[in-house]
Amino acid sequence: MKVVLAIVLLFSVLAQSYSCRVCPVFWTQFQGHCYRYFGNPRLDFDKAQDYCQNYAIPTGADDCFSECSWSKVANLVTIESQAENNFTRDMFISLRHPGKEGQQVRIGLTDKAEEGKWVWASGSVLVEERYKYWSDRQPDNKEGNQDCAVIWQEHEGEWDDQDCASTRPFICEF
Ligand SMILES: [Ca+2]
Ligand SMILES: [Ca+2]
Repeated sequence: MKVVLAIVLLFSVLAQSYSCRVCPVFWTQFQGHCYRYFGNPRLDFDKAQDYCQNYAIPTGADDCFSECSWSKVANLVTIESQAENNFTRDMFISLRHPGKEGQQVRIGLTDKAEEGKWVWASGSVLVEERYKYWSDRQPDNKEGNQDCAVIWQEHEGEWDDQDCASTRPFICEF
């Protein structure tokens, strides 16, 4: 009986969280997730991921927050479809500072733990059958030092592997 009760409770909690469709202010909703662009400060991969994870998601700000208890932390964006890539690219283009430095935005994809094994900051491995959008001849691990992916605005939002230490704008998602 206790098990049944626990399962019912679990599903009611899940149903409640999935029914919540509102993102906190300054976060933009897309297909049930919330996204935010950060252009200042520009950060390297590790600092950008820390920034996403430490970003306080406000709770109790309105009815939705108090009911839904946003306990998730954000990660650097995980992109799983062409629609999500287009959304991410468009968010970058609409919010970036004009100028040559602003042509790439950091996403959560890295192979720094094991060369050639691309993993999203949210934890999922980019296996062969999953969505990917590498530009021609990328990833090339140029000079043996390219382990973190960016979206290339000037190549229709295609991905390039670049060095992880460069400071860039980035997008967080939860
Ligand atoms: Ca690499
Ligand atoms: Ca590259």
